Amino acid sequence: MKTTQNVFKELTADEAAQYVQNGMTLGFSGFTPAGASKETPKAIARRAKEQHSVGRNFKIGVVTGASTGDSLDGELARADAIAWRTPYQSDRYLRQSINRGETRFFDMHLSALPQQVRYGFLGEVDIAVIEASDVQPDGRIVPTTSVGASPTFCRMAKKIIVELNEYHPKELLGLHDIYEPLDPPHRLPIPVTNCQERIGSGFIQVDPKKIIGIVRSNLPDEVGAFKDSDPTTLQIGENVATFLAAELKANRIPKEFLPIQSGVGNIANAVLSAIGANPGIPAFEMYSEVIQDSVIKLMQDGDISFASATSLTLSNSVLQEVYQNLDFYKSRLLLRPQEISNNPEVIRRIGVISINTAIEADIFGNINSTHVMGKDLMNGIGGSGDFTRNSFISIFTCPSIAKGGKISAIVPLVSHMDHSEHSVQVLITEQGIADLRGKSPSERAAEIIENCAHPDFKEELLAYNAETLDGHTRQSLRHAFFMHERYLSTGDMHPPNVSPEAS
Ligand code: 0RQ
Repeated sequence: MKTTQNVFKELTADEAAQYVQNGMTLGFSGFTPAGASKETPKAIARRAKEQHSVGRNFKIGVVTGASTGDSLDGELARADAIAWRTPYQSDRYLRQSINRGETRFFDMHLSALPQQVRYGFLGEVDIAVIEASDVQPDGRIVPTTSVGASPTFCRMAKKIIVELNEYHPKELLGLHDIYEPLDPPHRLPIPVTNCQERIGSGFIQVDPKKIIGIVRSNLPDEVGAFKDSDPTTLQIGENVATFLAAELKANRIPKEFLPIQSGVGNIANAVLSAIGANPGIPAFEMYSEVIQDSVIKLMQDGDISFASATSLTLSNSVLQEVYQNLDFYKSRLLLRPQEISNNPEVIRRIGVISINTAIEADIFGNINSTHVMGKDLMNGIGGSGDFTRNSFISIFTCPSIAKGGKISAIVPLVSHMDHSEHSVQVLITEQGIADLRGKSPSERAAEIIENCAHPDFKEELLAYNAETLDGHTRQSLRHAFFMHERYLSTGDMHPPNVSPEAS
């Protein structure tokens, strides 16, 4: 693409922020810190602080693809500038504000966000702020390292601010595949029939008259480094790989294998590495939402042949490797809108194997992905529900214990439920594998306690399960939360006579 941006007004970030008024709703690019705008939200945070200092109200509604970086959620939360937020976040300051009840947060399935914006369920979008690697006078915008919900924000917003980030090469054109479905009753089948299929265009087409101006930036994505794998995450990874290799051997997964979706974080990183290293699993493709460092490493080793997602959430050194070999990676990577990367219709059609992380699981296979002790939000459901509910095999992983062994991740009843027993087929901890398919609640409880719970907590879980002998799901409403209650009153889920073996 020829670069002739000079038809648009060049704005400083502070000038762009002057267009933002108290009470507005802004749709920002970004899915994880990848592709999140940076200079403009920092300037909006400065504007909020100035307005607050002279006694004026200044808060906005913030809608994004998913989580973002510190320049967006962190700066705006510290400036007390976010009235409400959706669909996902992972920022420490914003989390505190949400859990204090100061920011209203709606936890949403990420695939549903764009259409709910189009349907008007979240009100009007006043301004879209979109990080771009290129923008053309006719309104073609090439995103950077994520697509997320940007196409929808651009179409629905009254005005657009383009944050042109020169850190990213213009040669990113061709990495993205932009497609927005029609809305009911006109929607057609989403024509993706395999991971590699392109169905849209390489850029977001907007009405150039809506572009207020261009803010230039030159900043890397604010992607945090991973913790080194520890024996627990390595064992979880091994267990997942062992399970999948056995499924393949038993012909329950076709011999050419199926696309993998994997969540984000340290556990997901270790799981992918273990799958890649397992000699019983052939080179595979990914149909996922996030591509993280381990995927690039596995691609270099020939263990992953193709990855479709909505964000390239890479540490800066790995992103530079990709940019230095862009032709190689452009034939192996594809970024789609989150409405397509996480689309239930496509996930079911192509048979994705989903692997996500739980905060806690109960003995019947219900999963809590979002809330600590039933009340404090961690991050949000993200894309885990989009994939879990619709996948070929849905797997959840977690360490059997948390917080230095004081918390059992396997509990009698989850304190908040995100994924029900109907959607969860396999639970894997470092202790072992519980295959829940074709099992009744009682059989599931036996399998989960035996194979997944930490030894410190097995006895009490077995005793709880034996306590109520009638009913299809043997649950005691009186005692279901005794482990959570004990933790809340003593700071430890262990029975008084058991000292934590694990810590
Ligand atoms: O707390 O940060 O204070 O140390 O939860 O846990 O073990 O570091 O694992 O980073 O993979 O996060 C479920 C939160 C796991 C994440 C969750 C505490 C633990 C630690 C983080 P600290 P770990 P991870 C793709 C798919 C939902 C969205 C999703 C998540 C912190 O994977 O947000 O799946 N998933 N998206 O100490 C109390 C327990 C706990 C606990 C863990 N039982 N009780 N605290 N923790 N278990 C992503 C997108 O959609 C973009």
